Formats: sequence, structure tokens, C-alpha cells
Amino acid sequence: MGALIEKAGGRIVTATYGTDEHRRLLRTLKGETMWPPPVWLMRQAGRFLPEFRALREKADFLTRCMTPDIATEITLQPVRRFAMDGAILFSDILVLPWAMGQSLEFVENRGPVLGAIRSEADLNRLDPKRVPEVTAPVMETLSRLRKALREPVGVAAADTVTLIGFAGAPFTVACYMVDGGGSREFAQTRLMAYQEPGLFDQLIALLTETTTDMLSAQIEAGAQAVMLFDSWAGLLPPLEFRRHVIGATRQIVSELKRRHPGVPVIGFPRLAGGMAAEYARETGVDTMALDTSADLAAVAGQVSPDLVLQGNLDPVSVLAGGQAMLKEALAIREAGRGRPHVFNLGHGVLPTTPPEHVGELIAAIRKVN
Ligand code: 1CP
Repeated sequence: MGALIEKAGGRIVTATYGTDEHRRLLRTLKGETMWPPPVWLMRQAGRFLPEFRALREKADFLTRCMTPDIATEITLQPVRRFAMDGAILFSDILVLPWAMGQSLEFVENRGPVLGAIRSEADLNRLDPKRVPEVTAPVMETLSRLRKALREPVGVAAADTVTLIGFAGAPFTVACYMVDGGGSREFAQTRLMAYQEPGLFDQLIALLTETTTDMLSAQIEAGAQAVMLFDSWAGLLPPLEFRRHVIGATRQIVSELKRRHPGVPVIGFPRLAGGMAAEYARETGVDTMALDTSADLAAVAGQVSPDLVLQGNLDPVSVLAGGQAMLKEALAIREAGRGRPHVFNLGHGVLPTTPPEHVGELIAAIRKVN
């Protein structure tokens, strides 16, 4: 098969695949090697599309996450346009602490602001038992999405798009919970890990357990794969990295595997650098997502040939577009040839990225040669 079809203003947006070839992302996440590789983009939902900005006027961020009609629509927007191989749930890593009762507000041009956790009393005020009820709308969104993706969605054919659930990994979520918002250094969080290791361990343990349960609920609601975003993993030195990144991730993955054998788990230890190979070996993730700084070919030489790699085009190159983007993108695609690889960015797509650049990128990745 493999005949290219043209839709959406004459651009090549997808390819038709024989029956054994559909669900390319799910099959790759389970370890198969595909050429060309499946493709989706981190943070593809709710960021760069004009049709998202229109919805943004309608409700604040948390309301958008918690309203199944809106969250379903935002998740499907990039699929409708580009037939992405994956649809990532529109939600946020901070929904979990908010669901446990931590105050959270998304402030325009500033980002999230949380009531910082600094003491055992603060920690004890969190209530993990509230999570299933508060996050019920997210699970409803996932079941609607799973149903919607059984039919054609825009230029995507029926039953070809893999639905991805996600959570923040414990260390990264703890960063926002302790520092009380975004930061470059998350100094308060790292100080707590050194000065009050007992308290910090309690926080990580709470997040490990609640994240496992929430991801498990996402799988039960229809997610076909789940991803753990550890965006700030690279801030930790090796000993702390082993404890709070590798240790926590390993616990989550092993429990998910026990409850849902066969459901792929993607880990993203951003800026892990020299610790990435150990993360790959020790956590049990099926796929390791690489950030922009990693050399995909070099990492491929350091990890098991069965480990799926995902990534890792610089999001700024997609903002730039043109030959610069295509050259980088095709070099990364080539570096993944002959092994299971999911083409993606090394971090989230930037909000100001022109949608046409994304269209050109997807077409180039899907071109068979
Ligand atoms: O103003 C708005 O409309 C809110 C912007 C926004 C959006 C669209 C936030 C606030 N979160 C999201 C969605 C989101 N966040 C998704 C949805 C699906 C997708 O398109 O991928 C996902 C997977 C996330 C994950 C997320 N949130 C991460 C991990 C990935 C990464 O980019 O490193 C992190 C660190 C966050 C925290 C967060 N939420 C929102 C913002 C602005 C931030 C970053 C805060 C900071 O550190 O400055």
C-alpha cells in the first residue's frame, strides 16, 4: 500500500496504509520498527492553532481542562488538520495537585501560581481521596476521544490515531508544588530535598501513588499509552536523580505494568544528559523521549535496541520553518532508521509556530524515501 493521498488544500497530509499498517504509533510504542516513523508533537494541543485561540476566549484554562466538550475538541484539533499519529489529551500536569486541594491559578503572561507546600502541615492538608471525583471529567474526555477516534477525524482515517494520556512525573510536579509556580532553578524544591529529606520523600511518595492511580484511571477510560513528563529532571545531581526521578518512575511503571500489561509507557526525563542511559535501563519505560540536547544516534548506541526512542527536533527550528527545519528533521528521522522511533520534538511546540510549518514538517517525515 503506501499510496499518498492529498487533502487539505493539495498538501500531502497523510498516507493510506494497509490494514496491517494502521495504528503505526501504537505498534511502534510496542517495539516495532516502522518506516517512515509515526509522528506527533509534544504540546500539540491547545497552543499554536488559531482554532484553539478562538476557544480560549470562552473559558479559563482549568475550566477548559475540566469541560469534556471543550477538552475533546482541543485534543482533536491538531489531528483534524495534520492526521497526527497520536492525540494527546488536553489537560495539565498541575491538575493532580489541584485535584488534591492545592490552590492553583493560571495567570496570564505569568503561568501557574500555586499555594506553596513548605511544611508537613501543608502536605497533610492535601487529600488524595478527592482525585477520582475531581478528575472524573478528564476521564469522560478520554472516553469521548477514544470513541471519536474510531471514526475519521478531519484528514485522519478511522481508528489510526493512538490516544495518549499523561501526567507529570513526581519530581517535576513537586517542583511546582513546593516553589509555588514556574522557575528556572526550583531552588526551594531542591533545598527541601536536601534540608528536609523526610518531608520531601513523603511528597514524592504521595505523588508516586496518586500519579499511578490517575494514569491507571486514564487507561481504563481509553488512553492507549501514557506519558510521564519529567521536564525538570535535569536539575538533579546523580544521587537525587536516582532517588526522585528513576526510583519514582520505576515504581509507577512497575505498578502500571502489573495493572495494565501491554499498555506502553513513555518517559521524558528532560535534560537528563549523562543519566539518560541509566533512566532507560532502570525505570522500565518502553519509550524514552529525548530532549533537543540529546544526539539520537549516540543515545541509540547506548541503550537496548528494544527501547523505543522518541524525539527530538528543536521546537525553534519549527518556528523558523523552511530548509533549516527540514534538514534537522530529516537528519533525526535518519538517525532513527532501523530501530523503533517515534518522530517528535525535543520539547513542546512553541505557541507562535505557524501551522503551515507544522504541515510541511509532517509531510516531510511521511514522505517515503
Ligand atoms: O494560558 C493557557 O492557555 C494555558 C497554557 C497551558 C496549556 C495549553 C498550560 C499551562 N498547560 C497546557 C496544556 C498542557 N500542559 C498539555 C496538553 C497537551 C499537549 O498539547 O501536549 C501538556 C502535556 C502539558 C504538560 C505540562 N504542563 C508540562 C510538561 C511538559 C513541558 O512543556 O515541559 C509542564 C512543565 C506544565 C506546567 C505548565 N502548565 C501551563 C504552563 C504555562 C506551564 C509551564 C509553567 C512554567 O514552568 O513556566
